[in-house]
Amino acid sequence: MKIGIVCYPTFGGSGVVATELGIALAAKGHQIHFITYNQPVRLGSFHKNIFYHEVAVAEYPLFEYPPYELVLASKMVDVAMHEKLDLLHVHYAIPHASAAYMAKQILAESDIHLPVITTLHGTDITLLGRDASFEPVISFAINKSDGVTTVSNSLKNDTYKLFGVNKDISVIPNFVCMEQYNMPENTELREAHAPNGEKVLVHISNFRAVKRVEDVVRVFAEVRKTVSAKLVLVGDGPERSRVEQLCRELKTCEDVIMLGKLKDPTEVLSIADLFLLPSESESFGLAALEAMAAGVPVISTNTGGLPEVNRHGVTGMMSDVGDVEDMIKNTLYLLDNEARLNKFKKQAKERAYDFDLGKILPMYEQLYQDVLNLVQL
Ligand code: GMT
Repeated sequence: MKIGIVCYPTFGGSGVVATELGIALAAKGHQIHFITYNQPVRLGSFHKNIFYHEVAVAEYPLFEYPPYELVLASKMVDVAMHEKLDLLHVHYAIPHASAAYMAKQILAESDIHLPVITTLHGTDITLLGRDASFEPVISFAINKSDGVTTVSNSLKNDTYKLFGVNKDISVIPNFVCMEQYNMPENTELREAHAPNGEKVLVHISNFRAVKRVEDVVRVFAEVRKTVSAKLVLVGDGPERSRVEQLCRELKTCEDVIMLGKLKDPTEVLSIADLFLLPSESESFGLAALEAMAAGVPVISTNTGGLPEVNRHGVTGMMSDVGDVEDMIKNTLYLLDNEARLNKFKKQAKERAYDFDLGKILPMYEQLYQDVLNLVQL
């Protein structure tokens, strides 16, 4: 198949899923055309069957707000026409699904019928969904898609609850390529960051308020009073300076390592003992799954789709949002006992195999085929 993929090319989970999906589909022989405003971060350099089309919005003094969505729709039309796409898969509702609808209508004028699949990732529904100014556009664009997927049952339920959506929604969870996580611990990295055998706690996110990174620091500050430990923070974003400030206030700076953005989390995860994800909302929690794939148990909240990934008392522990005391208790419960920690590590990795690429990729391919069959009827 010739498939166009539209996504945010950033470090966010939706961009990562879209990019890894494109790479995996290309490896299976599909021809993939990424249509984005930048090279997707996880794309790397050069892959067989992958092509990249940049959406470049020209500067024009009259435009206070550059019309990105229109340029995107035009680019979709251009690529669909000239590369003869079989279908377009857009990730994130705003503005990708609505731009795809416009592209579809333009193409129909030339008798080209381009099926559109929309994958909803989370914040497009759970955060933007609360903003009434987006509601009509999001509902319309979802209803006009030929196929709709969400990354968890929780997000599917939220979509029906928050929007006037009447389409069937298929749940296709996030995935990992387990092969990439079967790497030995990077001993050099562990010695550099935890030279005295300290336990290594890791958090990876885009440091948005929804991630509650300050809770990570609060948990760590208490835990290190009992257990010798280091905290590695990966990522960057609007909350970073508040997090740094909190580290200073709680006098944890010497044990907190802030690495900033990393393209590939596998090496850091290879030295981790626990992963902390105290998010306010999380439609799936790809970062938690990536940690589990590396054999790292997860201390998380029980919000959104997280209980569909993390299993309380098996692959990690879960607490209510904001219940820092409970997270401290859970963290100590795992760190206190080496045998228990190792059991959780093993169980986390086993669970991650349920989301291996080999299991999830056929679900997307089947959906593509179903949508194409329906459109050809
Ligand atoms: O987590 C983020 O802030 C990034 C966000 C995105 O839209 O890129 O991630 C969302 O999509 C991921 C991939 O499907 C999910 O694993 C994340 O749980 C989801 N984030 C939230 O729901 C907050």
